[in-house]
Amino acid sequence: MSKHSFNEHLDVAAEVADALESGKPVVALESTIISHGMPYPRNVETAALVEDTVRRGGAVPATIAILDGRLKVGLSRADIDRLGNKGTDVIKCSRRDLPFVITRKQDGATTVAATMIIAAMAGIRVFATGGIGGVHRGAEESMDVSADLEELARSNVAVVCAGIKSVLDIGRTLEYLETKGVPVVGYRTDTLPAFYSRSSGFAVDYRVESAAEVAAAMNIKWDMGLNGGMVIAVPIPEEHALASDEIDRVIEDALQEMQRQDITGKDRTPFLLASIAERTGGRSLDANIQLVINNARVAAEIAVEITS
Ligand code: PSU
Ligand code: MN
Repeated sequence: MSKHSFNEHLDVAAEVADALESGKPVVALESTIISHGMPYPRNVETAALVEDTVRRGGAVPATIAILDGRLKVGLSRADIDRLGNKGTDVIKCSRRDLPFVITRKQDGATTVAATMIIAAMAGIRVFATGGIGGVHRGAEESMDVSADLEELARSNVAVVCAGIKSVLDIGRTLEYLETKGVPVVGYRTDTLPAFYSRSSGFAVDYRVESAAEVAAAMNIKWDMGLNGGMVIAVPIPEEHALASDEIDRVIEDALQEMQRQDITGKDRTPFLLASIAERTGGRSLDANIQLVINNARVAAEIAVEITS
């Protein structure tokens, strides 16, 4: 295989390896959003739409997951269907889980954190997803802080997302990222988007107007040896956004239900996403799908700029 398969556990799909070797743009995509973030079959349909969007943007999509204990960079449609169909029976993998899922030859869906690790191993610098994990509300007590934040401090990958959902403590998430030296960039916005809605009210660190500007800052950061990622926050397109007062009420109810059912650890984010989808009659799922597609479009633009 290619020089990008330097890690013995890594399998880079031929199309992705060719693109990386010839300096063509590649966009990494995560798989927890497929297995745990959306119901079957819309998860699989969405994964395909997202890949198509990256291609239309002139980049090669590389959906990342673990299959039979192999770190896969670039999945086939059959692979994606397998993950989507198994859903939450697939192990949700963050940094801590990788060694065990590999040694046990299991299937694993990669979170933002694990996807960043594997993307960086393969030499991919741009990654599109829906939302990142963060500091959960009540973290003063629970200490529930997503490993995504620590990974953003560590791995050299820009993560294009739709901001931070208000299921999380947005203010504390931003404080954490500041401490860790992770820039939070607003793509044509002054305020951090709130996932289903276009603004959280919190200011971003830097507003950028173009993919070229993001790519230039990424190059400077990494050329200087400032390790770690960047959050590129893109507001959901206006026509797909949900009203923030409505969604905030739904989120409050979902959080209370989570408390009542005593859902903890890595089950929290999937529980909240499913509960919000149910409470909005599926409208949050429609919004989620549209924002991921939009992020994939922007990520492709950035990937094109950073390779040109
Ligand atoms: N946010 C979403 N959809 C998702 C996730 C986050 O809107 O599917 C997933 C991502 O894979 C993210 C993970 O990395 O949830 C965060 O989980 P935790 O909070 O347990 O770290
Ligand atoms: Mn957590």
